Amino acid sequence: MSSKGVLSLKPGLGALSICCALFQTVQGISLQVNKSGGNASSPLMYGFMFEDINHSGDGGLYGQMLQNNGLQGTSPDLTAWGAVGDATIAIDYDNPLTTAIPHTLRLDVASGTTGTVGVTNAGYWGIPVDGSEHQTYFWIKGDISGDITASLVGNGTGTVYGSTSIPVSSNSDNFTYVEVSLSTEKAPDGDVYFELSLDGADVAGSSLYFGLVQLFPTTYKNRYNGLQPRIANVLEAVGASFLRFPGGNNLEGESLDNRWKWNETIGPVQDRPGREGTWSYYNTDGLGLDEYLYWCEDMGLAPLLAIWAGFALDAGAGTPLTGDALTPYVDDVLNELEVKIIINPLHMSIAKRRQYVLGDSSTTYGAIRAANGRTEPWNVTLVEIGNEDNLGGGCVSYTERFTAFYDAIHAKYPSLTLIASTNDASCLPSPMPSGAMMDYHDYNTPDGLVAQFDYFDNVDRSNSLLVGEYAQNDVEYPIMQGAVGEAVFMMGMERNSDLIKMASYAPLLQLVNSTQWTPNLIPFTQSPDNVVETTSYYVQQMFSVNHGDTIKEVTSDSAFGPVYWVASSASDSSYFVKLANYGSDTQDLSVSISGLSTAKLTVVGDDDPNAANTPDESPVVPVESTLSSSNGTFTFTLPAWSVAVLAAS
Ligand SMILES: *[C@@H]1O[C@H](CO)[C@@H](O)[C@H](O)[C@H]1NC(C)=O
Ligand SMILES: *[C@@H]1O[C@H](CO)[C@@H](O)[C@H](O)[C@H]1NC(C)=O
Ligand SMILES: *[C@@H]1O[C@H](CO)[C@@H](O)[C@H](O)[C@H]1NC(C)=O
Ligand SMILES: *[C@@H]1O[C@H](CO)[C@@H](O)[C@H](O)[C@H]1NC(C)=O
Ligand SMILES: *[C@@H]1O[C@H](CO)[C@@H](O)[C@H](O)[C@H]1NC(C)=O
Ligand SMILES: *[C@@H]1O[C@H](CO)[C@@H](O)[C@H](O)[C@H]1NC(C)=O
Ligand SMILES: *[C@@H]1O[C@H](CO)[C@@H](O)[C@H](O)[C@H]1NC(C)=O
Ligand SMILES: *[C@@H]1O[C@H](CO)[C@@H](O)[C@H](O)[C@H]1NC(C)=O
Ligand SMILES: CC(=O)N[C@H]1CO[C@H](CO)[C@@H](O)[C@@H]1O
Repeated sequence: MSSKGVLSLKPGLGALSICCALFQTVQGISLQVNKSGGNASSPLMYGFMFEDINHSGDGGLYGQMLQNNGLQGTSPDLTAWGAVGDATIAIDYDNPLTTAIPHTLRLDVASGTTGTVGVTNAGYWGIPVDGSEHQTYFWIKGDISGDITASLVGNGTGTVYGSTSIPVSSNSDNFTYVEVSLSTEKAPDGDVYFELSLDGADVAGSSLYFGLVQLFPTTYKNRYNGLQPRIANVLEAVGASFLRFPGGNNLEGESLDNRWKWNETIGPVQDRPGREGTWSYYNTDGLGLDEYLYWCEDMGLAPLLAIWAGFALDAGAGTPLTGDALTPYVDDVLNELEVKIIINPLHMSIAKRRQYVLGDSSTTYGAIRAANGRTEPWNVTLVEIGNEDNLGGGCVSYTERFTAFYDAIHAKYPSLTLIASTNDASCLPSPMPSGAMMDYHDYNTPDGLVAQFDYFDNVDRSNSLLVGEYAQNDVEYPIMQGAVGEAVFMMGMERNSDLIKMASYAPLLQLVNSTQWTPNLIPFTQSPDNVVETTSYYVQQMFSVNHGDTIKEVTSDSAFGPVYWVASSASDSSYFVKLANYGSDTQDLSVSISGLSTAKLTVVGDDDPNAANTPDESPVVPVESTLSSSNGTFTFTLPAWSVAVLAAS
């Protein structure tokens, strides 16, 4: 019998009412929110953790959509490229675009050729043509005096979603830079390729060299070298407060030389060599240090910059670094932090970008910033030293490495909040410097996450915590039961707001056609609308949007489990009561907040604990309703396997 049925019984039915009053005492859960007192909750509580994994950056959030566009790496191949017409393509090693982009794409056109010739790029498992104005940028070398056509074409269908021809005059001595603007129509799926073509008769008997071909949609906030809007908009809707980047393991690198080198991710993209990423594919680093910081600014996120701390993943590859060997890397980080005062040169004209590259090497970062017109420094206040240094043999040396970086950074920038990459005391100095934070990670089963509800009640409170990575594990896409488990774990964090200052679900994004880790918060394909809001996504969004500044005491006769709760209030005197039902029975709730009359109730749940939103179907969506209280008491029913927020004012 559902208890909802019981509540609908009219009062005054004699024996039945005795039955049901008792029944309600046993079955219903009554919560009283105390409007006085409470503990402050961090304004930065819910954020994002990002690293390039599962093509979350290249092929995902980073706006540039052509794969292998710079033919980068020590053993490049022709992945994604094809030839059009009576012509052949090859990797050319003798006509470098720049030192960083030493390989170019050669198109050999035999003499006597007529008809269209050119090159195609299949994107990262397709191209998401969203109907916006697109931009393509490339360099070309070869004797051309004629039109070049840039097109986006349905693979298999031949449907043209956009095409523009522009006259190009280039020579075979030097690369000529070309920009083409392309109006598009939205494609129904991601099965689209990009083509650059020209009349074979114009170039018969010659070779053309294409350097670093780029294709962008109209980016998020219209930034040069910016983000894919379809993914950025879904991120923005979470209402998050910080971004932890650039890793994760991808910061560390497999070897000393493959670490994330901040200085090779800045400046014009043609001067970024890219690197062998940790997650089995080459990173272009087009999404570099400045782009991350613009992302933060444009989305209202506080940057949490993770710095390389002397440890790479492959134990045999020259790390951990200790003693004097650490010094150059500590100095490198001090230089990196000065980057917070560099302007990104990329949004300037090509001419100005060249000026930047050729700038007097004796100029300081501050002078570069001033010359480039950025008056405001980047607002970096949070720096994490390394990543998961408790793992993979990093623990033994971490006390020394942490201390070397901490001391140098703290001496120069005492107002920065510095964060150790673990809270395992055996890897950390004792005592920890006061004011430093520590990072705790937890990937767990749904039951395991629920079991962690009281974990933070019982840990040492001398240094506050970032929960820099957490999520359900062992599933392909986030399931409802796991999302409820995450909500219970997050309530444990909110209840310990004196200790937990920041938390970020991980991983964030996933191109489903090339995946190294599941589950992820937001999976996507290249079909323009196929960016999936998973069960876990909705929980993150509900917790983030409905985050108060003060955690309130809640009294109840009921114990936690299967229903969990936490309450907070905001300065505008609205109240948020978060609830999770970790079970297959519905639950009747009455929540009292004296004096409040109306509330919005948002509920996400499913009778099937394994229900999941995937690229194929999204059965789980939050449902909103408006409630009126009876003298400050709101009554409602929580569905099975659900997470709810009662927002009252
Ligand atoms: C409500 O909180 C105040 C302040 O912390 C406390 O004094 C009071 O006893 C609490 N009321 C109840 C009913 O618990
Ligand atoms: C069309 O798609 C197929 C299958 O994914 C791919 O092999 C081919 O290269 C694509 N065509 C073009 C011109 O990119
Ligand atoms: C990418 O994955 C989606 C979802 O599984 C699939 O429909 C699509 O065909 C895949 N694309 C390619 C190019 O393999
Ligand atoms: C190529 O560039 C060099 C160096 O800037 C210049 O001297 C030369 O005139 C250029 N060649 C052509 C054909 O423009
Ligand atoms: C970046 O800095 C490293 C030292 O950390 C140095 O070895 C490397 O040459 C620098 N790269 C560039 C392009 O200056
Ligand atoms: C800089 O970031 C901190 C932490 O997020 C924030 O409190 C502060 O308001 C920001 N300052 C500016 C000028 O944006
Ligand atoms: C406030 O923090 C203290 C210390 O951790 C704790 O005992 C108390 O229960 C907290 N109060 C609320 C309302 O969370
Ligand atoms: C309404 O609730 C307040 C406490 O919040 C209580 O003092 C008052 O008696 C209640 N009024 C009615 C009519 O139940
Ligand atoms: C498991 C998986 O899909 N791995 C893929 C990760 O991405 C690389 C490069 O894009 C592919 O080669 C792997 O197959």
